[in-house]
Amino acid sequence: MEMQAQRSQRLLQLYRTMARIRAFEDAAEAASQGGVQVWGMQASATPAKVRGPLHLSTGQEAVAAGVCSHLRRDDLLTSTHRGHGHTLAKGADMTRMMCELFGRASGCNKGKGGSMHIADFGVGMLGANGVVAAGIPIATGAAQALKLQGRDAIVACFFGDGAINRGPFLEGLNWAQVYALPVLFVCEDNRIAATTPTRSLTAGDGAAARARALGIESREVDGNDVEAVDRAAGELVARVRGGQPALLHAITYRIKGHVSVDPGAYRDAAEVERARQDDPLARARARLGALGEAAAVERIDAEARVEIAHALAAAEAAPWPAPEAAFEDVITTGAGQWR
Ligand SMILES: Cc1ncc(C[n+]2csc(CCOP(=O)(O)OP(=O)(O)O)c2C)c(N)n1
Repeated sequence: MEMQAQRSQRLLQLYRTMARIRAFEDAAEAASQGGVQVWGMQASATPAKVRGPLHLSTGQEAVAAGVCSHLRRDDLLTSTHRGHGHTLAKGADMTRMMCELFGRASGCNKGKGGSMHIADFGVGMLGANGVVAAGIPIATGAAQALKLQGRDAIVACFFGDGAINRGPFLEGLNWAQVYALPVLFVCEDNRIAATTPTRSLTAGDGAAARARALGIESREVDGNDVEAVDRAAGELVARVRGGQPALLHAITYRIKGHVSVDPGAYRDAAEVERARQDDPLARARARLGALGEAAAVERIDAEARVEIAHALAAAEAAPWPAPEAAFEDVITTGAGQWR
């Protein structure tokens, strides 16, 4: 009985994180539908409130929730172009994030970063990144810094399955292993890189096998099963806190298109439908129902709806950055004039 109550509490906590991510991304997607062209496609005649490309992690929430549940506030995190879930799960404030997507002065990055360059150092979130695999050397360098400073925090480094075919993956993992750095590498494998199924681009057995070849402890996990991700991440994080890198290969599915205006029509409709049936939130909800927690699930969903309504209203009302602010927070080398 005691164990069942503990399991329910843990699963409810994980479900809450996933529900908040889903609410945030559904709202951001709706707010991005407007007249601005993305990828040459016109979304609608009314101007969008969220401008520019928006990469949604719908269907992948269990990876962010399961991994970040093991991170402390002073741990660090690097993300990808698909980073809203990681950022929220690391503890960033939903309202400040929505203000950032709306380009407002009260955003996490004063409206200058937007979706793809959001960062919140206050919770250790070092940044989303538009360059595939670029977070890997940043995470490795941050872990080296933590070690040199004698701090006991760790770094979680999220990247996609497409990133493992870029050079920084080998460089980062090799360096982390040679210097015994506290990094958890997380390959969030949604099985597609933009429009290309990654298995057609990837030789050998993938991320975990490549890490094992370097002597890095690695696990493969069903990335749509939040409890399985939670367990595997817990074991690996314990190892990382002991001063060794590790890799988690979480297999999931990107339900939406690559970017919000992409209908993803290049995929087999039956495959997408199967993935919808395997939705990580639906799976967690079913389990919680069986554990007698249906009412708690309803409460969490309602709280997420209230939180996102507040975030949207705050973002709508928030001030735009002053034009002069474009020249603030800019690093110069001193070698030339910016203006
Ligand atoms: C170095 C680099 N090459 C190409 C791109 C264009 N690009 C943007 S996202 C993407 C696919 C990345 O796939 P993956 O790493 O699996 O992440 P996912 O989009 O599936 O989350 C590509 C090729 C880029 N941003 N950076």
